[in-house]
Amino acid sequence: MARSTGDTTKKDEHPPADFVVVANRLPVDLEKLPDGGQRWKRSPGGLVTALEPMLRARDGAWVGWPGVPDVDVEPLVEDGLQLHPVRLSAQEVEDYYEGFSNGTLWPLYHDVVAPPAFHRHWWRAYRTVNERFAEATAAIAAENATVWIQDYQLQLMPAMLRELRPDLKIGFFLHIPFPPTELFMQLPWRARIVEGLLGADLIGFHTPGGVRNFRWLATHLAGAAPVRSRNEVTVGRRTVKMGAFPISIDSANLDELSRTDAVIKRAAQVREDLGNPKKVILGVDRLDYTKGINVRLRAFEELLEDGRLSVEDAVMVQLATPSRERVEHYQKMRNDIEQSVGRINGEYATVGHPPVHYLHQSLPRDELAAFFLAADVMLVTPLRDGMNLVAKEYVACRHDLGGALVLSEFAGAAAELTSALLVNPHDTDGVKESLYAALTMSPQEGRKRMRTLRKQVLTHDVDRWARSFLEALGLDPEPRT
Ligand code: ADQ
Repeated sequence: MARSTGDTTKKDEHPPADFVVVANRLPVDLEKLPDGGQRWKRSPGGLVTALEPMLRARDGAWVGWPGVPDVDVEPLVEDGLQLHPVRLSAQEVEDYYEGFSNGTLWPLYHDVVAPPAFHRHWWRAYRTVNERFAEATAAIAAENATVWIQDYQLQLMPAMLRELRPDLKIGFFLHIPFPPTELFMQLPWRARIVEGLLGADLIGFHTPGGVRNFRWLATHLAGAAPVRSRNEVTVGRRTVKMGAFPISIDSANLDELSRTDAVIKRAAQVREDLGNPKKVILGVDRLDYTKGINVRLRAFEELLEDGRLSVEDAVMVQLATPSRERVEHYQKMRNDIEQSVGRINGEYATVGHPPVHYLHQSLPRDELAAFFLAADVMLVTPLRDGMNLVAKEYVACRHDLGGALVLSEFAGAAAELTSALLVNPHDTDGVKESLYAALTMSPQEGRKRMRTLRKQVLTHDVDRWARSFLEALGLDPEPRT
């Protein structure tokens, strides 16, 4: 859960940094208070947890937007981390962030699940903001420093930064899927994006498929020369490496949290609050049209309709964090989902026992762990997803070897979590059958599958992810002594 930060001081002198992380958002959000004041609220995510120790060990810096438009914030040190805020105007938030990033790139990179919109003024804002991030980074990076740029909002930045600072070592990681080449070719500015990324020394994707797609585009759109049988291309005299680096979670930490008495008790309480149904089905997502929330609601509804399940047999809990609420597709999707929930409950509830419990809320970490522990079946059914951390979080919480994971084969996580029940989210009958199979799976088989899943998740954590990327970039990720 977000918390108010502790040691937050304004930084007057900030020495050039040897290691810089750049992301659209800072790891803290600026919050405006009703009395006109402001404070920083920390929003712990996987990325912050993974990178924080490395940043601290190297006196590293983080460059990003503080989450509020039209404010000038001085660089500061927050809990020992150097933070460099980048200013965005309200218009830029609309055009660069909500527009080009989330109205063009997000749907395009997720298999055009929703139609992407192409607007030249959005593109212009994207370019301007990428340039600003490059300038802010160039101004604070030490000579020969390592810079790690994160995600689709900043794809032009590697080349822009290289132009300003050829001495830097630049890494880029894409957190969402890199699309099939045929879809990427729709983008009017396709060559500019590929050239932007090729400014990096290493480009990381979640899966080998992303590497293949990008490699083809680099050679066909940007004149890069392939290096035989290697994940490399040459651009002029430079070599650009590419690789698959599947991201993960802080597995040990979540495992530990889920073993605490408080979480175990809370999990039992959750089941009781739900009316002690025989089975609890869970979905946890940022409310996004790529996550396939409707797919699982439909499968559950049809099982109720067919009479194969009743509200005494199973209830579904859907936790959905509010997300991108000003973007048009998101408003429509929210209405659709809420309509479906209303229809299913109207049709199949008995008094005091709705089959679907829908919470449009973000929950604290320990509460989330309790829901994971309480759920017999976890439904993760995205139509397309870069990785999907929720699937890994569920597995990390099941120290009791209970529960079953139903996972879309179009999530990056499916490549590693092969002992889950893998489904094609476009195949409603297939999702129905897998949900039913998960609900009726024998405890022995469930434990066997969960043991294999846990082995993978506990040995491949987010720290390992960050280290392997930085090693491939040529940085020794061990803290200095
Ligand atoms: P996201 O699309 O945000 O991430 P995901 O990887 O599932 O998707 O991460 C969501 C995070 O939000 C998880 O840590 C989850 O626990 C949390 N969360 C979701 N609903 C919540 C709720 N109601 N309350 C509290 N927390 C909630 C993008 C890509 C993914 C990729 C990640 C990391 O889209 O494919 O896995 O980046 O690279």
